[in-house]
Formats: sequence, C-alpha cells, structure tokens
Amino acid sequence: MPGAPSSEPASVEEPTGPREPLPPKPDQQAPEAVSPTGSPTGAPANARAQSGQYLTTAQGLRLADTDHSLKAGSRGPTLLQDHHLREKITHFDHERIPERVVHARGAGAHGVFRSYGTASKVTKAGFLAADVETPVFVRFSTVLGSRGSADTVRDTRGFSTKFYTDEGTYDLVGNNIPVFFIQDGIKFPDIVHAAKPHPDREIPQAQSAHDTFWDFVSLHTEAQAHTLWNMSDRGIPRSYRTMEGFGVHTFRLVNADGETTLVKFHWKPKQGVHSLVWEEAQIINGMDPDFHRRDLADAIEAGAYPQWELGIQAFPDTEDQMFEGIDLLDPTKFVPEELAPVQPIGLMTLNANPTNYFAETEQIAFHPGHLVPGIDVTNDPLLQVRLFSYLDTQISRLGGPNFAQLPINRPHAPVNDMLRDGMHQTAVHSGVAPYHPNSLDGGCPFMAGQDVGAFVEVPEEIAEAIKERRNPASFDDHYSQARLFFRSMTPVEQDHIIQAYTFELGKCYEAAVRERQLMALANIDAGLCEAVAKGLGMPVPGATVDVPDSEPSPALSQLGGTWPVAGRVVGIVADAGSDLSLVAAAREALESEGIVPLLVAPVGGHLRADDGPALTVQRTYLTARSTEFDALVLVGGASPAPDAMPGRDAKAGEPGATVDPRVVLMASEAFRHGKAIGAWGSGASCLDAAGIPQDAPGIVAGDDPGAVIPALQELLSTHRAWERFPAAGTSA
Ligand code: HDD
Repeated sequence: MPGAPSSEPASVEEPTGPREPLPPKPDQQAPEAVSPTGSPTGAPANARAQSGQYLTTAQGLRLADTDHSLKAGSRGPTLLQDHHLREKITHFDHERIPERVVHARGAGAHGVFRSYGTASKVTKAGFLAADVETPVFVRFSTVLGSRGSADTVRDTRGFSTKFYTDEGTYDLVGNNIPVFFIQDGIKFPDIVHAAKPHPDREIPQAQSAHDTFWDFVSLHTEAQAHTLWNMSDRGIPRSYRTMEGFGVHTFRLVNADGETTLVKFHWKPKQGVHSLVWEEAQIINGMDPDFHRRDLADAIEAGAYPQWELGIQAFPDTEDQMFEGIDLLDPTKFVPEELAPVQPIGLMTLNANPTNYFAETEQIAFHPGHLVPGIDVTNDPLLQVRLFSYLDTQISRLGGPNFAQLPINRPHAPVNDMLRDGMHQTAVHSGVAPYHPNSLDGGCPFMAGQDVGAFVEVPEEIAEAIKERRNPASFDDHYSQARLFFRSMTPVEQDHIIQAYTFELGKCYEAAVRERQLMALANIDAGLCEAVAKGLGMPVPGATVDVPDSEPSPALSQLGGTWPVAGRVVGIVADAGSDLSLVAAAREALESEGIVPLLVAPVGGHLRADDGPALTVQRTYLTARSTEFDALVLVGGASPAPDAMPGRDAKAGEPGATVDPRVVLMASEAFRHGKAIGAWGSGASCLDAAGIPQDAPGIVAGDDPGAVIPALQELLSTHRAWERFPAAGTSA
C-alpha cells in the first residue's frame, strides 16, 4: 500500500532528541573508588562529585545566584570581593590539561576480559588462569592528531588495555599495526617531530602526507615496513571495532615453575577486520569527524558489544631470541601467522561507555611497565625506552606523581605503598614509618615472597659486553618484511597501497624527498615503485639493496573472508510514494540479524501509510551521506524533496529526471566505495540516474523485495563488492 505523507507535525520520536542516561552498572563503572590507604572517614572516593540538591561553591556553600556578578550598581564595575565569580572563572581557566604528546585523540570503553586458561601453562599471571573475569578499560586512539582532530585520517591506531587484575594493574599498550617505525626508543622524538605538523605553520593536522614525514622515513629506512602498513587499508580502519590489535614487542612469560616463553600478543576482533576506502575516509572527516568515537559508543549503547579474542604467538626463549630467521627483539619485524599460529587465550567484551570523558578516557594513564607476575619484558630497545617514557609523561600531563589515585587509574588490588605527599595527594596516610625496614609501624608493610612478587627478574646471563651505541647486525634488514607484506596483499589491496603512496608523495613539495622514497620503494617491490613513479610523473629508480624474498603470508590480507553482519548500518531510502509495508518488513528483517537500519526520507518526521504504522524518519536527504552506511536499500528517492536544491533537478526528459540529486550522490558514492545496494520499485530508477548497471557486482535489484534483503546480508558479510575495484596498477 503506497504511503502518504503524515499530516501530523513531527513530534514524539525525534531521532535527534537527547538520550536517556544509561543506568549505572556497578561492575562496569570506573574501578571502585578506594583510597590507596583506605578512606579514614569511610566516605566513598567520589564524595567530591555532585551530591545534594542545591548548587554550591567548591566549599559546599549554597548559592542563590550564579548568573550575575557582583557589581557596584547594575551598570557599575565588578567587585573583586565576589568570591563565587572568581572561583567559577578561575576553575574554568584551568579546566584543560596538556593533551597527550602522541595519541591525543581517543575514545574508550569499559568491559571485561574472561580468560580461557589456555595460557596457564606458560604464565603464572592470575588473570590468565582458567575462567577468571577481569574488568578492563580500553582506549583507542589516533597517533598524530590533536585532541580535536578527525577520526578517519590515515594513521596508526593505538589499542591500549588496562586490566584491573587482583594482583595489580596490567597494561597492554599496543597498536593496530604489529611493527613500529623505529628500532630504538631514542629515535621516538625524531619520528614524532617529523610526523607532526610543520613547526612554522602547524600544518597539516593529523596526517603523514607532508615533506617532513617522508623526509624522515626515506632517510631512516627501518621505518619503511611500518609506513607500508600505514599506506595499506590498515591505516584507515572502518571502526575501532573492526581493528586487530598487537602488543608489537616480544614479551617474556614466566610460569609457576619459573620456565619462560617469548610471546607476541594479538587482539582479533570478532566483528572481523575491515577498513574504509580512501575517498570515504576523506568525506567522513568533513561529514562526521567523530565517526569512530560515535560508532564505538553507539554500538555499546545499542547492546552490540564489540569483542576481541586475545591470542599469543609463542616462541622458545632461546639464547639468540631468533625465530625462523626473525629477530624477536626487533620491533620493526612481525612473525607471520603461518610460521607461528595465534593461540587464543581469552575474550574481551566492551560493554559500557564511560560516564565522563575527561575523568575516564582523558585521565587514564597507561604504561608498558605496569606488569603483573608472570609477564615480563625483553631487551627490545624500543620497549626499554618506553619503560622510562610513560611514567615521565604522566607526571606533566596529569600534574604530578599521584595520578594512580585518580579513580580510573586506581588498581583493584590493595595498594600499600611507601610513596608519600606530592601534588594532588588525596590519601590521608597514617603511621609514622613510610620506610623499609622499620620497627615503628610494626615492620609493615611486609615484602611478598619471590614466588608471588612482581618484577622478579628472570635470571638472564648478559654476554660479556662493552658499552656501545650500536644495533645488532640482525636489525639491518629494513626491506624484506615490507616486501613480504606488499606481496601478501590481493591485487585490490595493492592498488590501494599504490594510490596511498601516490597521494602522500604527491603532497610533498620537495622533489628530493619523493625521489628518495621512490628509491626505498624500488627495494621493496619494483612494480610498486614503478606504479607510484608513474602516478607522480617521475623516473623509476632501480633497487640498491639485495633483499631476500620470503613466502607471502595470506593471513595479512583483509579480503576473502566472511564476517558477522551484526552492528553494520544499512540506509533505507524511501519517500511518500514507497510501499511502506515493504519498508517496515525490510527493517524488521535487518534488525533480526542485528543490523542497524536507518530510514532516510526527503524530510524529517514520519512516513505514514493510510492503514499502517508511522515510520520514524532517522535521516533526511540533507543530513544523510553514503559514508554512514555499509549498504543502501533504495525504495524511493525518485521524486525530489520539497527542498531539493533549486536549479539542480535533472531536466525533464533526461534519464532520472525526477530523482533527487542527493539520492543520486548517495547511490553513486556507495557504488564507488564497493557497497552493496539493493533496490526495488522506484528505487531502481535511482540506480539508472546514478549510472549504476543493475547487473553490476553487489547490486541486488528486482521485483521481489523479499529476495533483496537476504542477498544484501550475504554481500555485507564480505564487507564490500571487491570486484568493483581495480586491481594493482590498473588505476594509476
Ligand atoms: Fe607510545 C602513548 C603505543 C612506542 C611514548 N603509545 C601511547 C599510546 C599508545 C602507544 C597506544 C596511547 C596510550 C593511551 O591511550 O593513553 N607507543 C605505542 C606502541 C609503541 C610505542 C605500540 C611501539 C611499539 N611510545 C613509544 C616510544 C615512546 C613512546 C618508543 C618513547 C620513547 N607513547 C609514548 C608517550 C605516550 C604514548 C609519550 C603519550 C601519552 C602517554 O604516553 O601516556 O609516553
């Protein structure tokens, strides 16, 4: 039954209205607020947060007026004695803290980690024993951008997890890319200075497409492997929920018998690994710079809790710490999964959004040195410097050495330290003897036994050594793994890499920088170098280094699999002329699979059939953009909205004469970005107007609406219609 526009004013269910606050879930909130030494008054540690009915000063005095400053007469000067004014403005003036020097922009969530117990043979860490549940907080981030920058820039993503274990806090501070730019932490300021905006004009924001970045990575060729990962689709994830995570370094696990195993940590998303395409990412940065942050929060709020399996690759702790010719101490190298499978050891579920961004996501402080018994570090020279840097940075970022007392940073294990005083000390310590040994406080606190204590060094023989500033020779290979990565990609993914290099280098002004980077590409893969040089209109250099070939690793490709469709977003474009009973049925069918359908119509309010329920419009042609959707269903759009841009309608007689140009744009973008599109009824004429052949891959058009939705779901599980993308080199 064709629908008729509702005559009633848009009212009750405005989709943009404020959300109801979520009910507090005690086990998902910030760690229980326990003062490090216990609260002498027994007051909860959030006692300083809001309570009582009346607006008060910070000293708890009730206020009768907060809207007018105290003046000498209503038109006179403001008086210095107005304490409330000064307190309010002074506090406001100091509301901001320094943003993180890297990873400034992030989004976080609370959750739980449940261990399978499969790691207990190799580690005595209590939270990895069978069936232990541990609260966690995860913070995802971009690296380069400022706190207010956009989410979908090309960059590495941070993936940091704080496990509030019974034995103390454990932090796994990783990235979504398993290799790093540099081998020695002493180079970190160099790579960051090169990648951050130019110091003179402070541009460009949050991206690597500029001279100083490529100057550094072309001069410092150990950065080539990580840079190649950045230029791949991994540099523009679809969502934080669809990213892998990596601990990057090799860590050392210790079991109850003191035996050691070297491991690399992996997070595998249950949602699948999935990325944006470059044009889509660029549009999103303008349309919705908070895309990833919103996606994570919305999914959790909707109950579509994202999950990752934690896994380890395990290696024997041999004297040379090499595995299949790969130096496990070199953080620019990864170990292909075909050589060492990832063994699952537990499942993480993110199930609660933060209550307050500043208190939780901003103030959380991670540190690779926050370790629990059973997990130890190795001599990886990057990790060794990180062990210094993170504590140091929190002291200036969080204003002093007591940041562990902030609610989000408080361990769930009892804290009984001898650290005293300092800025922002909130504990009221009792006793007189914060030193060890003492007899005055009864000798307390006591020392743990070696078997349960943390930071018990694994006896490691250090070969007779001289002090020197030098890398081992095994760190000298800068190209073989970059080549391995490129050659493990499918032709479509290779083409994306070629396009990314061509774009980024095309943004560099210095010819010498572009030339030097092309020389590096020649050592990685001649075809890659040639295609990029062609795009830049520059000569193709030859290889200068003899690089060994390795077997490709198919596990590195993001294509070829099928993934769960729950949590994916489908836009349904309908209008007053659409059969609304079919629209409602399509919505229900999508929802039954956990997919989020969003109804897009010419204007807001409702679409209402004569004898059917009103359907709430969630996006209008003005507010919708293809980038919000993983797939489109076109069942309307063939008549321009009342506000269709004047003068932009197709002329009568032209194909698609009556299709709204914004629907044409939506369809053609979705098509370009490889998204599945279903259509029936007048929606088919939108395809025609957008020049989309109905028999193109990933298009499901037909007279049988019942068949469209199941076919669309199947297409969604492969993420995109990859056949629509050109293969390597063909689009340059
Ligand atoms: Fe780092 C933050 C990940 C090398 C110095 N780093 C930071 C964050 C992540 C990483 C995810 C954000 C944490 C959060 O959400 O609060 N960093 C890595 C990885 C590295 C790495 C995976 C290499 C394998 N980092 C690294 C080096 C140094 C630093 C070599 C210094 C020598 N990183 C920092 C820092 C930050 C930081 C300056 C900024 C804010 C913070 O620590 O808390 O200390």
